[in-house]
Amino acid sequence: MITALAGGVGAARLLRGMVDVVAPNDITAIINVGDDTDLHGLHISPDLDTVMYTLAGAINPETGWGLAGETWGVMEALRTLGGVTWFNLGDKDLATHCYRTQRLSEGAGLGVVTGELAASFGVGVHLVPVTDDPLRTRLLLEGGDEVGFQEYFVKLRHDVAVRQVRFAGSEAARPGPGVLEAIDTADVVVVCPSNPVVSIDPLLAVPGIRDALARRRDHTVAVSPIVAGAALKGPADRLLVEMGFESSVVGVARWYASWVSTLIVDESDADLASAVEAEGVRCIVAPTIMSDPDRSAALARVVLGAVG
Ligand code: FO1
Repeated sequence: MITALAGGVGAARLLRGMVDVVAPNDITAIINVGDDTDLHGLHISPDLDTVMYTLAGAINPETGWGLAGETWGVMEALRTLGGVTWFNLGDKDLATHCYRTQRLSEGAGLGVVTGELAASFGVGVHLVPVTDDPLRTRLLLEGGDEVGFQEYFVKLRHDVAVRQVRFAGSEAARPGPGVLEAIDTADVVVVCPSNPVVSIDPLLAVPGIRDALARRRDHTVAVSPIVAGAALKGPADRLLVEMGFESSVVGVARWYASWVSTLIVDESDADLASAVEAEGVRCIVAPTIMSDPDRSAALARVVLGAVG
């Protein structure tokens, strides 16, 4: 049994590689919900949808989010009305949010609804929200404003300095159905190459999860989202620096050291392997840039073979 900790795009690519190596039903992905946002009266879960769409082979390959072959009729009509259009929602993608919102309004938990959506999209991997309770990433900017994740990431194009990150609702949040069990029973716990600060940390902010993961440290392996000092996509490098860590595989090792025993770094960071190990984290060097499904599967093989 493989349990993966996942955010959005980078995680989806590795999971896509893992299903070529192990049976989808043997994989449970615990997915971040801190990026979730309420817009147009809809509950939108970007990381859940990005993983689901990618595993369904339906992801928009250009953007890495949303559905391939989308039409944008609703957005165009909304723009005419002067509505909120900074967050682009395709017509088919909107159906996912309508379905989720309606089912939540009927009292179904986010985990149950995610299972229904995954089944509709033919996804065999168990997609599990880290919590069914409200959990929202909030970022305090250098200028003093505090914004929600999508406002930071999309509206402000994450082109602003961050002073502090918090996860609203974390104190009261409970691990979602199946989350602790997936951590406790995993043969391997995989930390996908997601943003450590705003995609992986929200998972650890849910009470009980950090301790559960620490108990599995010897079986836990992470893939660095930082390659040659930079993030392949998104603000992970800047956020690590803004949080007082180096934007390097050493910074990632230090961020994860208390609950991750092994870090896989790209060949371009081979020279930093000993510095990673000086952080108390075993280092494996392998190609980690998943530019096509074969490379994703090859990386998945390295990940799954990394911890006995
Ligand atoms: N990212 C953007 O940069 N611009 C968008 O307009 C946008 C819309 C969007 C709609 C649905 C969805 O599931 C994701 C969307 N994303 C968009 C990506 C999203 O902001 C990120 O994928 C995650 O929240 C960060 O991993």
